[in-house]
Amino acid sequence: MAGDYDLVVVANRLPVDRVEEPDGSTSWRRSPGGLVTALEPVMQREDGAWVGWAGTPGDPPEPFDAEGVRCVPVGLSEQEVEDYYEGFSNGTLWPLYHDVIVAPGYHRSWWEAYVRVNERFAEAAAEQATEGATVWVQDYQLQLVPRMLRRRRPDLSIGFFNHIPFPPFEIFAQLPWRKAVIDGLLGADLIGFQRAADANNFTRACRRASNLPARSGRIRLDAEGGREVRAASFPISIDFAALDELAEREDVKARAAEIRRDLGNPEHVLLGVDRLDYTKGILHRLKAFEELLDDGGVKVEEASLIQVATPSRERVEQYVQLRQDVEVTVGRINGTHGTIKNTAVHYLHHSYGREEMAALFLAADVMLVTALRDGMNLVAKEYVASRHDERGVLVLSEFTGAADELGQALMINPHDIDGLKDAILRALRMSPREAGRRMRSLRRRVGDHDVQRWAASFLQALADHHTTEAAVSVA
Ligand code: GDG
Repeated sequence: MAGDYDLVVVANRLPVDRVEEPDGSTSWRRSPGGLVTALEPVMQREDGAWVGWAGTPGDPPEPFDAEGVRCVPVGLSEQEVEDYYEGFSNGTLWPLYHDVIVAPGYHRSWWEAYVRVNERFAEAAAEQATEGATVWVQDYQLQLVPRMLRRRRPDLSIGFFNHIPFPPFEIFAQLPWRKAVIDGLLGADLIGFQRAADANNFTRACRRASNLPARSGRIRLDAEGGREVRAASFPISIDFAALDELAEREDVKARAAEIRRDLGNPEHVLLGVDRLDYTKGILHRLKAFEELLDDGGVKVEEASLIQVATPSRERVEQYVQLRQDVEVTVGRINGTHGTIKNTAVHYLHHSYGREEMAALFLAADVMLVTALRDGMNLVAKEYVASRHDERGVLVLSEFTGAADELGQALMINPHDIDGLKDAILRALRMSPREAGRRMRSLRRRVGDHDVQRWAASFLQALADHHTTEAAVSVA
């Protein structure tokens, strides 16, 4: 049975959050985030529907319209939130795909829930898509959906985008269900990754785990009449124009100045902004800063580090541990180096509105992105987009997808603490001329490759591939 929508996005979460109004009624507000921004114009133009979880366990609300998009909620029970979301998605796949920074858990009950929930998403998407529609599935929580969807609806054009890294086969091979995951993804026509290296890792996994002929990002499926799946990189980005404009607003600039004043107008302000996640290298960053204070490279009267650590996955064990480790470390640094007047590390376990984030970016002389592994890292791009004044220095980990594009950042290996300290000192001492030259180049790159371009190029590549495949199958 076909539905009414020409473009269906399938993602773990809907693009809106439920808000309780003072009168007890509920309404929906657009959630912050690049994906929503990127897809909103296409969704409105193409008559789009968005299939996703509404964020609270229990029976799903009825489908509704919000922000010009048809929202189709998928329900998850309490147990499924534990097993599919916190378990298999965030306790198995997340660490496995991020270089096993912590040990992944392999539990059959988690896997069974993952399969069941993926079926539910596929079912819902199949019901919404019109004959020959395009369905775009997002991220690691839904890797089985492309195959499940193709079985139900071979008429569809199916795309998949993986927001996180795809690991080398030697790591991926740990997954007891590796063949099923590959087969799930191969239900798509086009599989997008952040970096070329991720697409290569995937193609290699197809060869090694499933013995499929695969090269140059094309995987041939002889069992399906020689159908070809394409795997390629489509580096995601941000809404550059919107952030650029926000950071130029007088109230945002005034707030940035106020932040510096409240810190006591130190010579240098350093900033980290991350979800509180072990992939982000927050402890490595703190260690480098602590050592700089210890050995006098940086003085607490001259420099402050603001670390925003947005609460995340608070019921997953390793996140509870990480929070403790970060808080102990910050306490030690401030206890040792702080004075009545000066605080070394301002640790903020909160989330903030867009305006405040833009003001923080504007207030920071040095932005520290020290992830141990990161699909892209949008924060690095957001910092650049906020710096219309062409000031500020970005220190960026080689292990982010963003490093492939942002060559004018100061590149670091977060495991090399001495190297990280050197880069921080270099950033603090950089001449305005050099910083300006680097920032201009970074801004050109992000400005030219924004999230709108990302979405358009993925959808164009999907349409092209589908057309070519159709021609092959007719011939
Ligand atoms: C995954 C991949 C990939 C954070 N705290 C607040 C806030 N944020 C915003 C940031 C940024 C976003 O959240 C985080 O995006 P990142 O890319 O940095 O990291 P992940 O959350 O791990 O995202 C990543 C991304 O997907 C997209 O494909 O780049 O590699 O891991 O936009 O600014 N925003 C507001 N308040 C906060 O407190 N308003």
